[in-house]
Amino acid sequence: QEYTGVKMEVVQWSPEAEALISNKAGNRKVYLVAATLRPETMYGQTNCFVGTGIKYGVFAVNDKEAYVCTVRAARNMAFQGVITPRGNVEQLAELPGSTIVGSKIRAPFAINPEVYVLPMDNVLATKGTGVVTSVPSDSPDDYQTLMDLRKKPEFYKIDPSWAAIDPVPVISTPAYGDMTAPAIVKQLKIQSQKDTKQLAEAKEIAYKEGFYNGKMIVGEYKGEPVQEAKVKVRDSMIKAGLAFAYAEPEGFVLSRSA
Ligand code: ZZB
Repeated sequence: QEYTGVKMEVVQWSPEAEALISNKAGNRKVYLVAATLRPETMYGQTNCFVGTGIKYGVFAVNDKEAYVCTVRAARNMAFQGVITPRGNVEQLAELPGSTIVGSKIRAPFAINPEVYVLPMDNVLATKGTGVVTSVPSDSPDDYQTLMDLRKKPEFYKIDPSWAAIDPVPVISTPAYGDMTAPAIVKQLKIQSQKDTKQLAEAKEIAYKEGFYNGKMIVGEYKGEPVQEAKVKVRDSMIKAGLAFAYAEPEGFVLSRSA
C-alpha cells in the first residue's frame, strides 16, 4: 500500500504527554504522522485519532524533527530513508495513546488549521502509523466516531470542546452530495463505531463513490475530479514539506512470523 504520511505539528501537548516528553526531544519540532490513502480530503480534517491502548514512540527523524507513531511504522520509515540514518531508529520517548488525547496539532491544508487528538476504538496498531487523521465528511469511521465522542464525552474521557469542529464539505458526489460519509452512515443505519461490519461496507462505498464520481469543491483544485486532484494535492503537500510517501510492506509481519 502506498500511503501519504501527513505531518501534523504538535502545537500544545496534553499535560500527561508533556510530562513524559519533558525535554527528551531537544530542539526538534515534533509531529504526529498520520497515514492516509485520501490526501485530497485533507482540507476537511477536523481532528486526529489515536488508539488509547496503543504504545507510541517519539522518534528522531534528524536533528530538527521527530515523529510520533508506532515503533513498527518508525522501522518502516527508517528502511524507506524517511528517518535518517537509513535503517536506524532512535526513540526519544514513549507515549501511551491515552496520554496523547487532548493534545492540539496543526492539520496541514485543513480549513480548520488547529485540531485536537481524540480516541478511536478501531485504530489498528498493525496498520499505517497508528495515527489516523479524521475527515468525517468523507470517512464513515471518522464521522461515526466523532458522533460517539460528542454523545458520550465523559465515557471517552474527553473535553467536549475537543470534538466541537463540524465536518467540512470537501468533495461532492452525485449519489450523496457534499457529505458523503454521513449520508452513507445514515443509509446503512450505523449507530456506533462498534458496528464494524457495516462500517467496513460504508468505507468501501465511500471510497468508490469519492474516487470515481467525486469532484473537489474546495482548495487549489476546486472543480477537478478527485481522480485528478488526488495526486496533485499529495504532490503539493510533499513539496511544502508537510507530507512524505510512506509504503506499507504488505504481509511483512505475517511472512516474518510464518
Ligand atoms: C484520511 C481519510 C479520509 C481516510 C477519508 C479515509 C477516508 P484501508 O483502506 O483499510 O487501508 N487508517 C489509517 N491507518 C489506520 C489504522 N492504523 N487504523 C485504522 N484506520 C486507519 O484504510 C486506509 C484509511 O484508514 C486511511 O485513509 C485512514 O483514514 C485510515 F475520507 O485517512 B484515511 C472511505 C474512506 N475515506
